[in-house]
Amino acid sequence: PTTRRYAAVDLGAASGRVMVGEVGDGRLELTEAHRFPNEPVRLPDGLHWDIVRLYRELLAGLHRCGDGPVSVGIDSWAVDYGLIDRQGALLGLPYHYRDSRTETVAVPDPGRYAVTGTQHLPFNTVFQLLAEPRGRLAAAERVLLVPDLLGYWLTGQVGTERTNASTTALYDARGGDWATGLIDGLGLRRDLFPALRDPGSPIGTLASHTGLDLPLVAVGSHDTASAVVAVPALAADFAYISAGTWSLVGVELPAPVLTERSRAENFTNELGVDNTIRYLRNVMGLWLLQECQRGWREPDTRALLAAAASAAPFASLVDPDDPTFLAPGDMPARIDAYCARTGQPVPADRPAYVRCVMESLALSHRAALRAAARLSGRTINAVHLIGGGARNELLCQLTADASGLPVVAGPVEATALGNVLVQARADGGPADLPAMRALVAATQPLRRFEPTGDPGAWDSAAARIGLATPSASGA
Ligand code: LRH
Repeated sequence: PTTRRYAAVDLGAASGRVMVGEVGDGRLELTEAHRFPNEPVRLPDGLHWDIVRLYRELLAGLHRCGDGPVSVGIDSWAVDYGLIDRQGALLGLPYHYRDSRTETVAVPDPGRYAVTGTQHLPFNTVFQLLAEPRGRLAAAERVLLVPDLLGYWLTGQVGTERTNASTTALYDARGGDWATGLIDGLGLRRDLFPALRDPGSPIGTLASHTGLDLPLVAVGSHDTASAVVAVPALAADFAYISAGTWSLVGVELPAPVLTERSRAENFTNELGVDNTIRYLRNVMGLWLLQECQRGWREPDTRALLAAAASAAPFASLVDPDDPTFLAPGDMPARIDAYCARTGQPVPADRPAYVRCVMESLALSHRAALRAAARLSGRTINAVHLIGGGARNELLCQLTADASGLPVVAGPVEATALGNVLVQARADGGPADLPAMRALVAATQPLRRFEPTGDPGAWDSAAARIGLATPSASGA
């Protein structure tokens, strides 16, 4: 056959999946082998990932891929890790980045930005490590980020994939290696941090106990790095919104922006595949809706969005990035509190809450898009909204309306596609990012949303929640 198959394990904060991608002859096709919820677990010492379950689901999924994948690649959400000791044993379950233990240690250090280019998020790996009990760090041989931990269990090989390393706030954005000066300065041991590996490099063969005879290949193991590989853009004048639990909003650049203004606006420089820079800001994303749905025990997203589409516009708005929305909890009550605090009516019913969340996200998307253009000097002519959020027509349309830019929605499974494409390239497939993106554009269903409505209404809505920003042209 002239097409080849690759298995992609993609773990998001809300769900995981194992996909099979078929590549060749101008084709790029994904089939789902396995999908499962990712449910964190609260234990006496905090909020954790059920990493053993994820490993078991990953294995079950790989066994459902049939014969034939050439290789497998793993990506997941960023920043979180497991510690392993000298025997290779896991020292406690990995913490969830929404655990509150970093609240007291996450002190911004303006000097760090000029080296790492990493935005301040209270859960950056660096703060999580500083929150570790000293005894556990002393017992630890290595820090393994989640995809690297799973890869270690599968192959016995230890390493850190580079794109995900760049989310730790311990990676030197210009030097392209661990920021040893910072690591020393914080009193962390350099040898906790494994050697870096590049997307596309071989990791090892799955151990025989897995019952699978497959090579594991490094991909952009930070899910957002893989997602942005699969942006179906043919030119450079695009912005992306990788919309899932988070919305990652920004542009792709050849070099990091490490200026004081960039730091003050909390933009990050994450490493992408082929040493591209994802210059972006984290927007709280569909987490707000997911957490409302969890409280309501209402899994039917489609019905909620349909009702929200005809709810009154601009009734109540929140800044989605307000820190009160970060931790798991009663999201509708927090939205009420925000509205009360800012003199707005509290949403009257579920459609009103969902409308509030969607409009607020659209406003935060708009602010981040404008800031990305302004801080990077990039002109943005189109916004690619990729990931699960691309299914959400209301979010796509409101983002187009708020930003005044056309939104191209899709692919929904951008992350799995990017994971597959990097494996395919390592196997002689599409040569570079432009070739990968052209293949995505030619093969995946996309929808275009043109801006509609009254731009002035969005300007005043933005001003209401303190998100008024000058437009990209500086107007
Ligand atoms: C998205 C994501 C994002 C990180 C967050 C922790 O899944 O990887 O890029 O900031 O999770």
